[in-house]
Amino acid sequence: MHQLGNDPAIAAIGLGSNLGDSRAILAAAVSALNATAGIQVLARSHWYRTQPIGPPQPDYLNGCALLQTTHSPLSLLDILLTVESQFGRVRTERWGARSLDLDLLLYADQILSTPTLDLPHPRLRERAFVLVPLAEIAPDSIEPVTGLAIADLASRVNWSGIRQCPN
Ligand code: PH2
Ligand code: MG
Ligand code: MG
Repeated sequence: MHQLGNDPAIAAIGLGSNLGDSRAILAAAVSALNATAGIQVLARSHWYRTQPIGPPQPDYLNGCALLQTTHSPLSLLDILLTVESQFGRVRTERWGARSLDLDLLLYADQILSTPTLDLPHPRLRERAFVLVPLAEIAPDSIEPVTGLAIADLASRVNWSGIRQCPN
């Protein structure tokens, strides 16, 4: 039978964790997303040990993944928030420690501003802990606000405090 739904789009997400068994949590989150209807994980970066931005807290494990999805941006955001809560995310302090953070970074070439979602992610351009892993899996993707490639943006930020973990 004909499958109803949107044409698939490519989206990029950032993953982060600095509470609990971060490596296991991030791996399980990638598996959970890949097991979700309408989402296929196409690629994921290495994990990186990164110094925290914001209030004093433990180092993060960060990485990025590319998804193919038939979900709209807002529906995908809902799924990301559901997976976060499945892995014990409790929202307290802004930018505080968390067991799992899933951020929607890019959705095709869409520019969007809504009360719950901005695309591209508003801090994508300045965050080495996002740009370094993203440049590994999507160097030629264009950040639609600046028109610059991800590899270009990554070359402009300070890489100190970002260490690739062995696989
Ligand atoms: N996330 C934050 C705040 N600070 N620092 C690092 N290194 N990695 C993160 O993922 C991170 C952060 C809020 O989302
Ligand atoms: Mg975040
Ligand atoms: Mg977040």
